[in-house]
Amino acid sequence: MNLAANTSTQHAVADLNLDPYWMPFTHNRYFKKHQPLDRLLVGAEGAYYTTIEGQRLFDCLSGLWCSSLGHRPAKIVEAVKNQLDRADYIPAFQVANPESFRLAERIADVAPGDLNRVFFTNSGSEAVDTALKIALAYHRLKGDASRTRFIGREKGYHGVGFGGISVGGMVANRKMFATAMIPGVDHLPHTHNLKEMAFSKGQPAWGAHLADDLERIVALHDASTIAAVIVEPMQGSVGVVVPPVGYLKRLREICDKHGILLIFDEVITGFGRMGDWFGAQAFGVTPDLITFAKCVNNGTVPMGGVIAREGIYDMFMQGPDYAVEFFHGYTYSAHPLAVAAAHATLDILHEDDVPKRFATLAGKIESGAHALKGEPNVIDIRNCGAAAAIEMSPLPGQVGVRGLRVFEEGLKRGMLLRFTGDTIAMAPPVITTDAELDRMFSTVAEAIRAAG
Ligand code: PXG
Ligand code: PLP
Repeated sequence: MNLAANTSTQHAVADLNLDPYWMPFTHNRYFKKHQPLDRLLVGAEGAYYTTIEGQRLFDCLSGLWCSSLGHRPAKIVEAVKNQLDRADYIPAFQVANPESFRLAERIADVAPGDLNRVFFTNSGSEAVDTALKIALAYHRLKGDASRTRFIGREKGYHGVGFGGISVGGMVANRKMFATAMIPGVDHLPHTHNLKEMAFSKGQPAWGAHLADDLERIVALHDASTIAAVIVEPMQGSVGVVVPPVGYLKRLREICDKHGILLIFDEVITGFGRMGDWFGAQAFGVTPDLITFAKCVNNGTVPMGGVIAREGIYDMFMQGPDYAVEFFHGYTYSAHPLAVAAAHATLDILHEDDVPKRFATLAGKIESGAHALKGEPNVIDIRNCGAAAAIEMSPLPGQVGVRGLRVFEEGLKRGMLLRFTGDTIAMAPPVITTDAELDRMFSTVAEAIRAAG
């Protein structure tokens, strides 16, 4: 690696071989060719990362939407260290860490309605696959074995497992794997329509009728073949695509009418970002299953899970009681370090009233983001909860290059932005000050101008 530019870091990384690490969701060749020192991160504290060169970067997306309290809150660090002093790993099959029961109870307490049964996984992708399996098994146990279809949504992101890419709607994530995807999946139309809703503040007024397409899909396949509908209440990964007013409620009504389970994938929207505990409460619509991950423990140790309505869990509780009811689970389900981090995170979420603080931050993000209207090439600005996205027109024939340039211009100015295609997404930590928020938006504006 070429580190001649900086002698202080030369020693630490002179022998860094960039070849063996196959970086996820990254342009490996570009990264390895340019060897960007400002993209090698070694420290994280509060709302900032530190690069290997000692430069501070403001964390505009709370890691990858996961470190919403800021990095390394003392309480979480201490909880993980203390757990490590007591026990490192405890199996979750046929034995258990008592703290796992306590954590499930605390998650059930903040989940909506009678979603009171919690299954732990290690990621959002695993949470999604788990929820799909629960839905299929539930119908079968109920005597409805013909309900095997899933309905996802165009532009949806549900992780990268085979289940998740099948119900997901991101073309790039799907096209290589076409024949390996699970059969019997259909998709609702996406709700990202610039002509009708560009520059909407919060939820667009237009678009609730797009949920009615579910009726068309039901008429095509017959309700008796459909197990579940899965959607993100707010689509984060594709660039903060906000549900139109009334849209989620309409989906709920159609699912109820036809006995279809409704799954909310709350991997990004769970645990405060929407200004409430879950998107379900923020949007006033209760699903049958919720998937979560990321902010459940502030991204400290991998953890995800599924929250199910009591009636769904009860359906599994059949047959002799010595028999395993659900043949599913992961070596690291409810890993003790993840559980400890989650308890400390929930302590902070409650004590500091984090969902409400996010609701306050949401208002400031809305005004800050929409002030960027009129910057060059900006074709849409969206916001929802404490998250916003700026969409730019692509350079002709070079989708994603403008987004990359803004990202690089941001780094030069001490901002770690997240770009997906030509959209910049922002979801800063709850501890972000007004001054930091102002600087984030003014830097994004400068970066957009500099990128051209
Ligand atoms: N469902 C949803 C709704 C997600 O947003 C996953 C499932 C998968 O979670 P795991 O833990 O398997 O990655 C996600 C993840 C981004 C970004 O930049 C978004 C995600 C992950 C990484 C980056 O928007 N979402
Ligand atoms: N592959 C093999 C060979 C295994 O033995 C296991 C778990 O025991 C797995 C995959 C699944 O790993 P995990 O439980 O971490 O998802």
